[in-house]
Amino acid sequence: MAPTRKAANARASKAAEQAAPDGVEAPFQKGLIPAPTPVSFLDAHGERVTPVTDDYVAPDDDDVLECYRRMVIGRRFDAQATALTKQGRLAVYPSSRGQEACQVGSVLRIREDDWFFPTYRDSVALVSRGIDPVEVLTLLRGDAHCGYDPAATHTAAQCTPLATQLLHAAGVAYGERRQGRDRVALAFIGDGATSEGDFHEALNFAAVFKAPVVFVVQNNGWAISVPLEKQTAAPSLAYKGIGYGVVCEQVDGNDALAVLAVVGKAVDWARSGKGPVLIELHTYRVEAHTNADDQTRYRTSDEVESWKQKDPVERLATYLRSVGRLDDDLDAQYAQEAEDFAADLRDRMNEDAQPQVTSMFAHVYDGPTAQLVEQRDMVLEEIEAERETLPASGKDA
Ligand SMILES: Cc1ncc(C[n+]2csc(CCOP(=O)(O)OP(=O)(O)O)c2C)c(N)n1
Ligand SMILES: [Mg+2]
Repeated sequence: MAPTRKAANARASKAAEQAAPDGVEAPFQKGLIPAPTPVSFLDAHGERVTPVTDDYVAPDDDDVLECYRRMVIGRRFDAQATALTKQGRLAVYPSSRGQEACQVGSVLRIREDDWFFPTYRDSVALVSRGIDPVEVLTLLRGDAHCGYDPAATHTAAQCTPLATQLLHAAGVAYGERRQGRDRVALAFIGDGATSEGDFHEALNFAAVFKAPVVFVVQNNGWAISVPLEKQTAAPSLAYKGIGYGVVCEQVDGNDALAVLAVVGKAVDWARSGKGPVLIELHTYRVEAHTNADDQTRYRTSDEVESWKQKDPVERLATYLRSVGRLDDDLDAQYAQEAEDFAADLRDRMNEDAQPQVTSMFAHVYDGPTAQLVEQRDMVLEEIEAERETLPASGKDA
């Protein structure tokens, strides 16, 4: 007879309980099954509510305030980056407006020496991690594969090929464990990218080898023009972990308290050697896919408006004011900090970049392949030939 859902869950709970190491609280004794509805500590208006499960503890208000400050800066950064595309200073920018709680809340829960694997949409997370915003935008300006040093910052280049970064994250996390270190990897992915084979391979590998990696799906409802209902028949993307034996959870991604609480637990779980976690953050992309996309062709403004009512920044401000941690003065101070951040970014992005053409052939592999050397030489020859056809003044430029 097929095992009942209850029996399967009980078995998973027992396994998780037995797996809990001495002195480490087992956050996922509930088993593999995610909560029936997204975990949240705040309602849509920022009022404190009791979460659907008592598996998680509300984060400390100091952490919440710091998260808010970074979300305010992140939102201003995002608006500035969008403006830079209009000024021709950026080739493309995928906005993450509305996803600040997901991005900031998650990266705040990892250490500097942990690893982070972002996608093209996660510039706000990178800025929150403390990476120079100009270096963050180098890729999107089209100047280099990556503007920061992934090895030094423990942060992979922003990944455009969907889901490939998850395999890297699982491998790096496993490598860290093999070398006896307690670093974890945090890997972001979108809802659409969960349909990629690499997503499944990464989950399976991480589960079998107990790689300390936390997979975070930012389910923003859309994969360019493809809505979630055309992407999956699963009741929640979080359920996709069950088949691999990966503990999973679904969370209100517009509630920073919930993101901090659940990602924090998941990171502790992974760090304590118990294996990977899959978290689905329910959120929404309120802007177009990128500045090159026309969202009016596939979704209604009513839908977008309804999500703006659940804005993560405003919700958090309401909560922080209600507990006496935020007032007009402090909010104005954060807004000014964000303004200064954007002004500095704007000034530096307005300086003409001096990209090194040959850098696009470097760092692809450990060493250059014969084909890469050939392609690099071809480009150098073309540049040289072009210089020769320029008028004398142009040659000096
Ligand atoms: C392997 C691969 N296939 C297709 C694409 C083209 N593409 C770029 S973004 C995107 C949609 C991804 O949607 P989702 O994973 O939900 O992330 P979001 O953009 O919503 O953050 C697609 C299909 C790609 N970059 N890589
Ligand atoms: Mg999406």
